[in-house]
Amino acid sequence: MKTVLKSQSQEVVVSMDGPIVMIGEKINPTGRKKLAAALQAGDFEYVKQQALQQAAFGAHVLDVNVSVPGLDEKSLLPAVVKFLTAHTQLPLCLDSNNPQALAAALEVAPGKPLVNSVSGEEGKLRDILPVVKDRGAAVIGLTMDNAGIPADAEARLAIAGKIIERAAKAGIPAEDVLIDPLVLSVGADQKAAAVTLQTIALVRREFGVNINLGASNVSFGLPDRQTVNQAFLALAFGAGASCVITDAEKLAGAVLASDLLLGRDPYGKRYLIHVRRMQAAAAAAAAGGARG
Ligand code: THG
Repeated sequence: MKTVLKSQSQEVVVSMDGPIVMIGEKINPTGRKKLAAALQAGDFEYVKQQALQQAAFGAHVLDVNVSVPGLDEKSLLPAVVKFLTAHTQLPLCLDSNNPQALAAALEVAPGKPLVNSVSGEEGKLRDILPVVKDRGAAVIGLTMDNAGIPADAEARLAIAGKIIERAAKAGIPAEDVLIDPLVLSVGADQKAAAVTLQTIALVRREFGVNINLGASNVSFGLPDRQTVNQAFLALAFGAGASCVITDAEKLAGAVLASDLLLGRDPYGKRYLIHVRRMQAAAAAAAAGGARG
């Protein structure tokens, strides 16, 4: 199955045989005081800097989350989307809990954006699916509902099925639904990653849809988070995930190595280009340091 996302000028395809798609997570003020302050001040330069940096590290799509307590997302999200459209050619992933903010951002986003997200909650299905359909966008479906995130893979599979079915009823084809099986911290629950990996395999087998993950949660509270995140991502791609919301700067290497190992990078071309680019950047930084 192929999910096509578009900006004003570029197309990104999520599929099981093409490159794993990296959605840059950094335009998100959660835990980022500097970004929260910049958004509060209406200063989007820092947003631009984050966008360009993520693109340079290989992000294919940019997640845009502007949820800061006290700010009006309904006006801020479309404003930041418009700003980003003037400064980046990457497709956007509109990340909000607020259906009105998503609807407003969809009106100004170019091409074919990704909506992040709907869930199995009735209110979310009712409010979000029609605007996704009207705009011809794609949507991420989280495997949770009013009762929270189920502890077992079968229950997450059932919610995925419900979302896909309700999307179809609203006129959204399965290829425009990415299922996100969600991962909790393995530091808090030993089985957290295993349940997510099982859900990925079940959803792929049952529905064949593309699967997205936000991977950073898995390592919350553990030392050396990056090593855990890298190992988890490799396992998730092996199980069938093909899209990830992540820090491209830290995890592009693991994503591209996974592509290579899964036979999704002919001749290792993209892996080699990435490594050379990182080496050139490190050399330039070292030379700058020596001069400075
Ligand atoms: N699935 C979907 N969408 C999502 C998530 C998901 N959106 C939000 C989140 N999870 C993914 N985005 C982030 C963004 C930032 C961080 C983690 C996930 C993060 N921030 C640092 C922290 O909290 O320690 C901030 C510090 C910093 O990096 O400077 O880790 O799962 N569909």
